[in-house]
Amino acid sequence: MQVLLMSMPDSFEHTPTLAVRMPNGGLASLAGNVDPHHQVAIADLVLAQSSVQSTVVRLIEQLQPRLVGLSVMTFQRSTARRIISLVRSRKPDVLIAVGGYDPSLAPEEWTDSALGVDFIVRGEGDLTFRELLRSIDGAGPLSEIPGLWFRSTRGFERNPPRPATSLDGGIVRPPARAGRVLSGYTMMGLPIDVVETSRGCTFDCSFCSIIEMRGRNFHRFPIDRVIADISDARDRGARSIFLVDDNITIDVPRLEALCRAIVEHGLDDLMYVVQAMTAAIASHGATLAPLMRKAGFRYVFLGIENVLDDDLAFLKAKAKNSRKQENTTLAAVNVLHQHGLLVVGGLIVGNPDDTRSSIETNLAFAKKYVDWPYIQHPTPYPGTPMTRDFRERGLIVNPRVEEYDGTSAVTRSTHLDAEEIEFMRWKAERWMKVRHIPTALRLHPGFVLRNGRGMMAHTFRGTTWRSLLGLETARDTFRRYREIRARERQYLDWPDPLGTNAQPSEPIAIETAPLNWVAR
Ligand code: B12
Ligand code: SF4
Repeated sequence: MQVLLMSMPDSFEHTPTLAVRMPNGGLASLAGNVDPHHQVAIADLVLAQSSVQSTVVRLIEQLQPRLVGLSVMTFQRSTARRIISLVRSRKPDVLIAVGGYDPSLAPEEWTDSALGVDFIVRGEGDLTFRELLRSIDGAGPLSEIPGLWFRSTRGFERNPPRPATSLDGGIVRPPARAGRVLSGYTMMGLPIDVVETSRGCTFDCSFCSIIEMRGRNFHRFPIDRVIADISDARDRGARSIFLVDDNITIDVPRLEALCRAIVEHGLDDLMYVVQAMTAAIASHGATLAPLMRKAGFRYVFLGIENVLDDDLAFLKAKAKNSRKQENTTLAAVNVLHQHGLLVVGGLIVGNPDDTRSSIETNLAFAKKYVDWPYIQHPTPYPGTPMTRDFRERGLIVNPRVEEYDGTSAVTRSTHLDAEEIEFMRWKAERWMKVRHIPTALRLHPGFVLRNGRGMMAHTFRGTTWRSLLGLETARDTFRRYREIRARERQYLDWPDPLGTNAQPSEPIAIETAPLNWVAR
């Protein structure tokens, strides 16, 4: 069967596509886990952000897929619906499957018959998708596939969920990267790929979707499988690797063993990026950080969340950020810096009881200690405990999920309105990014020299000569920035079949350039 899998083009303020375009690891994992006679093409539409519509049309016309699968986060919901409608307009008989965080956690949003989705894959997709293709081919009923919702003559049938899969017995096969049909993945000019070493987390932070997605558990891939996967990515041209584990620092001895294995196998010439928990880094950093550095780790995304204990309690992130009741953020930042690692600082400002001064404290901390700010606002994603809290307290002010991108404040606090919270972050954060330029120049000189101007133009969008000369206020610039951001969200000129503000499209000019098609 010819299958086309797509991830959405919508991107995030702190990972502008000029500098960061990553592959979706979930789709390569699905492709690696179907039976070998299927042909699976993968298109990460972030690589075609300025030509989404023509790229989708070209893919459909050239590949003529029997099934199209979309991977969707909540803020990408509207884009995904438009793409489904566009695909159907070109190939009415195509089967449509959706998966990823939004269809898993808000499945009811995908069942409307006007949308035309045939299958909703909830939670991990590797085995569910394998069985789905088998069933479409006639081997077994759809009703016996755990984790699947499917359309029938009676409406949507809802099969029971599939428990998280064990990863140590080879049941989940390695990803198939060869199916990618678009090119241009990058992280600051270095070709990048993503690798999983584990799945799951045993914590339960209130803002995180992971627990609702798969329960509280932690499963590890064998280290030799991880090494083979990194080698595969390198053989295909990757020079940097993002380890996309939900929480790799749950098992620190294993992370240390992985660092040693990377060095032993000569894979330490790659640049690694990873997400980590502050308590684990603070407690084990003295031995872990030098090993990480030796293995080639460079950027560590630290889930700081908040430096104030009251906010940490609300986020339920106190457990992962504390060591014997002491807030460990500073210790974690210091030990990483001592060993030459850079901190991407993940903070959340705008929590229900946040005041101007508590937000300022967090912004001041970020300014002083983190290398690249990754500051967000609490966002009520489907199914999280935080969403229930915000709803009960009547603090959600914006229901438009396409703006649930982490840097649009869609909730207010009891002291400040949403716009003010976002304004404070936006104003402070732009200058924090400027401070990273000398470090970035040292690490990636060619990229920064070629693209530094474009990066700054992105960071300061909305700024004009009038704002630079002080002839208008920062609030005027902020308003203009938000208008630009709203326009950027219209990745294609095609209506949402369930109705939003998009205009019907003009006829599409179809490009004829060949795809980088490589058969599996
Ligand atoms: C790695 C990661 C990133 C990377 C993305 C790399 C990439 N291109 O994939 C980076 C750092 C860039 C990133 C950014 C963001 N992320 Co992020 N990210 C993650 C993380 C840590 C792991 C995702 C992953 O790769 N898992 C491994 C793969 C194998 O699993 P998977 O993607 O879930 O795919 C499986 C299933 O979902 C399913 N599946 C998925 N797609 C499909 C499609 C079909 C057709 C089928 C059948 C099945 C299927 O099968 C797959 C295999 O089992 C998660 C989870 C977490 N704990 O924080 C958050 C997470 C996905 N991110 C999230 C968000 C919100 C964002 C941001 C908006 C802001 C932010 N919080 O950082 C930005 C926006 C990204 C963008 N498009 O610009 C949210 C999504 C919430 C939601 N309800 O939508 C999560 C869940 C974190 C959270 N806050 O709870 N992210
Ligand atoms: S520690 Fe990280 S992955 Fe685990 S629940 Fe908290 S935010 Fe989610």
